[in-house]
Amino acid sequence: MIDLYTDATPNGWKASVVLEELGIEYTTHRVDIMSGAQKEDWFVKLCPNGRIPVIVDRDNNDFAVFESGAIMLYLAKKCGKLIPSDEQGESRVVQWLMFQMAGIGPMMGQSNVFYRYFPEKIPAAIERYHNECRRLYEVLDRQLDGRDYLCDEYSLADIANWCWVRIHFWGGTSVAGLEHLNAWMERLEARPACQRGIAVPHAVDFKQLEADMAADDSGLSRLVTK
Ligand SMILES: N[C@@H](CCC(=O)N[C@@H](CS)C(=O)NCC(=O)O)C(=O)O
Repeated sequence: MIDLYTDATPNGWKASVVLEELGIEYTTHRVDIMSGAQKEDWFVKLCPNGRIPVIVDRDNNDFAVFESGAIMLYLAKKCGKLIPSDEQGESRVVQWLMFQMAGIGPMMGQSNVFYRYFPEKIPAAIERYHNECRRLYEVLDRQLDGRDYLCDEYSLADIANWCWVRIHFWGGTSVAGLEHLNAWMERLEARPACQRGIAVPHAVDFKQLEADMAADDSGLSRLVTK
């Protein structure tokens, strides 16, 4: 049994989608990041970084894992699924997982901040992160040219990147014209486990969210507050 501490954000969904895909029994505990629950002592004991998601494995001496990429690897290896066991296959999945952890996640995160929330609008910063996100989306699009998934088979790499890229509108970035990337997103969107995973810890009306975010900056509270 796994305890999942999370909120409705891309890093949180990475953990819940993997749990759903693997069919692992888990209990969700919502950590309201808008209220700062992730900075409370009890939570920082589980996650020194004070950020969601975290899991605690009750069947492994209450072993706690933080960092969404590490959580994904821990769960996949536990089940021997969503990552190949041969050296090269495993490395390919880890490469695209790291691409998300070190590229897509931080760049989209900064794009969200500077485009939407930073008190000052700094055009050069917004442009920098928009260009970098677009460049990364194009890398994914090229990798997906002629293949259904980022690596040989559906894997952690797809889940990690999809959980972020699917809400590209948050930071005002565009995936327009990237046909392979858009087809891949639809492929993942259609998976029942992906649909269940992005409804944790609560369902989000993403179409409405996109419309709200296009209209004003009230979207974040809609995403994480319920
Ligand atoms: N590298 C971390 C990043 C985690 C992270 O940034 N989580 C965000 C939500 S997506 C969070 O907890 N934000 C609240 C805060 O920064 O206090 C991971 O991948 O788990």
